[in-house]
Amino acid sequence: MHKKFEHKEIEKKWQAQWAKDGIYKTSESEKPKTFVLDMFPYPSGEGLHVGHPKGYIATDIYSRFKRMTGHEVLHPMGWDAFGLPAENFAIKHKVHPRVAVEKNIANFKSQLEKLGFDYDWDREINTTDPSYYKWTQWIFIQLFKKGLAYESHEPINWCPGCQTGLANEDLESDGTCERCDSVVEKRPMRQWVLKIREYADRMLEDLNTLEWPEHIKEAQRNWIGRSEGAEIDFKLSTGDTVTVFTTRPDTLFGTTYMVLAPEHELLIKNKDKIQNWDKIVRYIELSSQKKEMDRLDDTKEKTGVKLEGITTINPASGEEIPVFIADYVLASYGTGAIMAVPAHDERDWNFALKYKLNIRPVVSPLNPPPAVLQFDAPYTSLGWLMNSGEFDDMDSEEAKRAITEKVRGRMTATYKIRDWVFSRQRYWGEPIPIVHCEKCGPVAVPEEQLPVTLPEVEHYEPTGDGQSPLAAITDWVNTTCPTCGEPAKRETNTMPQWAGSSWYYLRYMDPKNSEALVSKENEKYWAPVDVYVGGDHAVRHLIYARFWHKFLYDIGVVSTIEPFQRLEFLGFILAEDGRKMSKRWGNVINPDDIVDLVGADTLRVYEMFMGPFENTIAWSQDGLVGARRFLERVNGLGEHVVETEPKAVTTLLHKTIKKVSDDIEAFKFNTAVSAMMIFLNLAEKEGLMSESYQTFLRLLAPFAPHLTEELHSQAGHSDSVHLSEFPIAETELTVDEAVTIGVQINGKVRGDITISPTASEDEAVHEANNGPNIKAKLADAKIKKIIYKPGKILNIIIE
Ligand code: ANZ
Ligand code: ZN
Repeated sequence: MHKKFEHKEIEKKWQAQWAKDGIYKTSESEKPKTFVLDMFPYPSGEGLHVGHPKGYIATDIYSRFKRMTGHEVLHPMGWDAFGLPAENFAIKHKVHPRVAVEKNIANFKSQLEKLGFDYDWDREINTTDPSYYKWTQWIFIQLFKKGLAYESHEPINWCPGCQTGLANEDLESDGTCERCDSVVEKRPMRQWVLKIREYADRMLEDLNTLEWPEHIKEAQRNWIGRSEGAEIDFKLSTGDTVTVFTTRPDTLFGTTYMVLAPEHELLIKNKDKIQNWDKIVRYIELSSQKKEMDRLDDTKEKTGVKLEGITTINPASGEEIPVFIADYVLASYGTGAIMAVPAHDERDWNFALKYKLNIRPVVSPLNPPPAVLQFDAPYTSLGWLMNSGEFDDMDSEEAKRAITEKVRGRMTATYKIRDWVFSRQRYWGEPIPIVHCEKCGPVAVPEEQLPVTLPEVEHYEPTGDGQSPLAAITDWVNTTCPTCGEPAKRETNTMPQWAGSSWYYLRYMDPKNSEALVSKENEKYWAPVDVYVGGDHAVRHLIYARFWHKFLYDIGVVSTIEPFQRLEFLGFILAEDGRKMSKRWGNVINPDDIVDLVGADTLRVYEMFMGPFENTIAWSQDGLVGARRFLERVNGLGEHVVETEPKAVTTLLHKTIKKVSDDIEAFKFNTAVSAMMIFLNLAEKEGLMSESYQTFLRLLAPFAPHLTEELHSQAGHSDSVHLSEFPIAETELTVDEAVTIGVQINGKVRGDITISPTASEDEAVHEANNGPNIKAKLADAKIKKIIYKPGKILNIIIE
């Protein structure tokens, strides 16, 4: 029966009551724990749109379910408020970023509260709060002390639009800035860099311990990009040694030339010996203006220049070979130099054809290799060696080791992931807690002086000359060296926006601790995050946080090797027109309006019922109406309460309990809702007992917390439904009373029987004998074997 309800009244009333009673307060207790985490939002000026809450609703349901099943639940919320967007907003609207951020947070928070979430707001964190970023700075200092944070002058990505250096992770796949679409340049400038590469192997290996979607694990693997290979030393005619990195040391005998990256340091060193130095310089200049993406683009023609006056020796064959520079070799990968094997590498092949270089096949697809091999394209797979002296006929895998050993090379691995460029020339970020002293070099600010707070400035705009606005505040910049007491200068770069989010989940465990980032006891109790929910960030945030976590593990701050045990990836909600919700298209739906119109419970049920959680699905006003109708029928369900209910209702209720419990655990919220809808249909038709009615309310409580609380209270309870116990399915009721299973004779289906799923083998065979078809077949047969899977299949093997 439909029964309208006043969602505004009900929701307001219960939200106030829950806050007053503090029913969502979390403590470290004797109970088993569950840590459920949302990717915390960046509080933008636009506020939430209906896509944001989808993940929050899911974690809210999950955490309520866990609380009702006897767990101590940590389900916190906070703000990732440093970074370029907040700063750009501040510049545009001429307000201090802090003021803008405070306003935006207040708005976000009120929007979230309207949805009835069970956050323990006592544990709220804000990455821009000095008592928070004190610990971000503390972690940086530990990294610095362990030699994992260092200053570098290597050319880095410079965004002329944002006027700051960027990490590789901040670029779009076409090499432009993800924020402003500017073409990013390479600029040599002093930067702080974190040695994330030292953790690459552990980050790869430990992926195997995680319950994450496979596509995210794969994205992490690709970003880290480990390649197995060898480093091999070549002697130049100048006497210098050049080390190359190759994944195919088995092809060494086929190396007919060498290529150095245009940035290679040996070029300048040997400029007097290079006879065509002018030409080389022009080429170096030209390639410095190219985007890395274009240099790597295999569809673009490869260019290069031969170094006149310098040659090298193939260490395997002893042959003298030419040396080139070419910009298809990157300075930042491997060793910045390659041994070129045109017979077996696509790029080298094209290059060799263009510059008329020797092509010598050394790996054959045939075993044994023929005396002569004719081919019109490079053969890039493994095979059997030829033209390789003592290694002829050996297979590639074996030859990799053997040849590397013979020329005294080293088997190693190299990685695509670059060390993390960690400084930004912008205002709104954590100051890097370093003091530069002429005598002592860079010195860490003593821990007891943390936090180094962000000073007030007059202009937030970047200076444009590669300096942060902080550089202009001389009385902040000038300080004394913590080591020698002489005049010194503060570091004026700030941290990237990813710093604060790289460890925030730890702070929720102990948000007010002023002695430590997190106490040992609290960390032991809560770690790791049991379920982490969010979309986006398949690479960056998850790579950075895993890196910091492993470092914190190494220095004894955390006790688990990984931060996020399970990850649930959330599919986005598109606008009704199928496009991304955006101000630009004018199709943004504000959750406040929906809550106003149909209530938070309806929004919650609708967003969970839309479809599989991980799918991207378009908003539908009809679907929303359907969810509202469902809740109105729940509101009227009390009218269907009867003295005794049919057995079918009891049975379905328990099946529904089992289904909903399993589905919540598996993040299959849509099928959980649909199971409850099916139960509702039957209960309305057949009637249900008061006890079943109340059980149903508890089942629905995590999804529709306000309405169920209201009905639970109307049913005479004085305690909150959210602190009650989640219904437990009686197992004997959840199994079907009778199932139909196939009967096979010698593996061929000959009929079926309808029996209890727990029936014994004898019962099943007896039942099968009742069917005339099967009875005839079995009449004179000798039964050899019976394969019986209760509830599934009966297979009788006869002679
Ligand atoms: C000789 C060779 C022979 C190669 C062959 C491949 C096939 P991945 O798999 O991506 O790691 N290489 C090494 N350093 C490079 C750099 N800085 N810039 C551009 N290319 C570079 O690729 C490794 C291979 O890419 C290396 O193995 C090297 O070419 C090239 F039949 O060495 B190879
Ligand atoms: Zn000093």
